Amino acid sequence: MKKFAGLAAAGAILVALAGCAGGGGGGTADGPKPLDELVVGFAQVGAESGWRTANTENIQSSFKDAGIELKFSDAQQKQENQIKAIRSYIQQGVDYIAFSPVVETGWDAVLNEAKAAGIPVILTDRAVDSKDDSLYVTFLGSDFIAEGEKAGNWAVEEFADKDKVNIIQLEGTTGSAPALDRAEGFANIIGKDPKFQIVASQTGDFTRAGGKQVTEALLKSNPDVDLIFAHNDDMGLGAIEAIEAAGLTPGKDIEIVTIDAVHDGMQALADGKINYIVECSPLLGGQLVDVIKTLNDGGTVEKRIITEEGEFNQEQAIAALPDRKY
Ligand code: GZL
Repeated sequence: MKKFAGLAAAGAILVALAGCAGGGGGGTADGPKPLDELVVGFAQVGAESGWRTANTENIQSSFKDAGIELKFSDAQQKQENQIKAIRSYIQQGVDYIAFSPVVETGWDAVLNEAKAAGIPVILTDRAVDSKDDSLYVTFLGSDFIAEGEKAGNWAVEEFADKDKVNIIQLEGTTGSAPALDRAEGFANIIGKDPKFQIVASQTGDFTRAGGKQVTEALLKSNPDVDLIFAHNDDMGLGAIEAIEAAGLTPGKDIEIVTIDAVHDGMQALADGKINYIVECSPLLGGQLVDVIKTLNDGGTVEKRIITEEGEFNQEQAIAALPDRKY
């Protein structure tokens, strides 16, 4: 999350927000709007992975429980659809807009339209690379660089006795914050030792089918692979299918480390087909509702709200599975 380094170093930046009268921002000069009169527009990335499904379910249930109306759109992983949805929310005069930007770039124009309409915007899950951080109130989600570094640190430990480690990297959606930052974090760690070589790196677009297709192709051109680093569980699960189709044993002939910790990934870890998973929590709905309630009350929120996350080996996955919410 390099773009937040300055902000993180400066600690939490409190953004004082006077409620905007009328068409946006909920609270007005004479106090907060009743929650059952608030309307929030959410522009979701799509339904590309188990993580995204869990994220959508959690956001929708959190707003239902809070009694706040949520308008929801699924962009099928297309930026133009998210921009259309945000413009539609502006036209409808919602009180707040929240979204998970499918990629980092290309948002300033539509976010300036929301700003001009007096509608506060909250970024969830993924970040934008805009230089103008007045275009959004806060970013709430994970530190993807840290996630990549955790995966790298595990690889260093796991392969301590090997003098050469060939790696295939399955990248997330091209240009997305998680793909860029997870790759950066992983490289920060393995780049310190030349025995680690990323022999091939290609996007599987965070989908299971993409992970399988790319792994099949890359295994053909790189027969001697020790580790697959997949930017999410779903691509790791696709890689398992490709490894097995090649007559090899996932988790043994080729080890796999992934990020997310969704149910199917944790089950594969428990079964020994994935070797390690770094958690990325999709449960952002409660925090998003809290941010909106605070803003509606005319309160202040930090510019960056990090979610707490763990990491799992096989034993920890077996223990955690019965209580996992997603
Ligand atoms: C990460 C999120 C990523 C997940 C993928 O916060 O944006 O997108 O890691 C999902 O599973 O598709």
